[in-house]
Amino acid sequence: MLVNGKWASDWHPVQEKDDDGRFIRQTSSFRHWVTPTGAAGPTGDRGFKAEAGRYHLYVALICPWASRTLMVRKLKKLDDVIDITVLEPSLTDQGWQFGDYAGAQTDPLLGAKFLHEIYTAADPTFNGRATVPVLWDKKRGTIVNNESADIITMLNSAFNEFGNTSVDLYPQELRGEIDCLNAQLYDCLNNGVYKAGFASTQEAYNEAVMGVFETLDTMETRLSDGRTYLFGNGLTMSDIRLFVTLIRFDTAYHGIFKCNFRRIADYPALSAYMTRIYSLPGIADTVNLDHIKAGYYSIKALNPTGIIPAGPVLTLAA
Ligand SMILES: N[C@@H](CCC(=O)N[C@@H](CS)C(=O)NCC(=O)O)C(=O)O
Repeated sequence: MLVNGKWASDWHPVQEKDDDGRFIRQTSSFRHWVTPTGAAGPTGDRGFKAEAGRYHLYVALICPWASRTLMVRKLKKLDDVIDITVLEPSLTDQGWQFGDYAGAQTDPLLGAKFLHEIYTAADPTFNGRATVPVLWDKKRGTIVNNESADIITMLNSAFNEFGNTSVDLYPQELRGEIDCLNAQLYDCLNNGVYKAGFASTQEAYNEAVMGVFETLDTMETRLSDGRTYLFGNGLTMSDIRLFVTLIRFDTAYHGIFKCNFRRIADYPALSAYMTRIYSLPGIADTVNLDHIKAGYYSIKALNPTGIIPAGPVLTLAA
């Protein structure tokens, strides 16, 4: 991580833990908002007006938080409005790295070798972890926001002048219910798999893994009444959040994070739902199972030999 803008120690996945060995995720630091007029958003400074070509997303395809920003970018048809750079999937001793791994890129903006250089370019005394996704403002040469929950909200609503207005993933009338479901999905599933994988006591693991499967069971039941998406016919933010964990589950979380009570393949409704979302235009481009597998199995603290398993064999029909 960065301490006063200097890379301080070898990268380690466990960010912080409580007294009982529970994994705690760092809170995000850059919280400005892009808005249609450049007015200030709920947090941060004003001056980040939605403009075509002004903003850039740094992502890693292993990362569910980054992938949700890619999904919203696709669904809102913002490909030509916000460009992206994909980092390599494996975490190095200096965190995320740019490079020529298949499907990854070098940094077109600052010529950085590591993502932490983007953070210090924005704030030379930055303290904390250099996480993806990062929304970069080319005009002001700084990070707008590094919290995917904020980024997906602004991609959904701030760029309507340029993007697809027929898609609204956060409709006003459902916001209360979406927020409520998102909170459960985040705690027990999206972050729950990490809590299981990075638990440092049996108790913390048991608690987390139980939450993961209780949530999957609940979602399976919810989708078993034949509905297309979690809230019926319309795709929402909750579907984006559920999908990014489902698509990684059998390839990564089932093995490396010890979430192995069941696979998504064992849940008929969830499997069909996952394939349905994967088949939406553009979504397959946001999923790279090779990056997902190589990335999670590169976490030395969990897999010291770095051996990448041969299976599972997944069939994803787009
Ligand atoms: N709250 C952040 C979390 C992002 C996050 O934790 N990303 C992980 C990858 S999945 C990361 O970059 N980890 C690097 C590190 O912790 O040093 C968000 O949702 O944007």
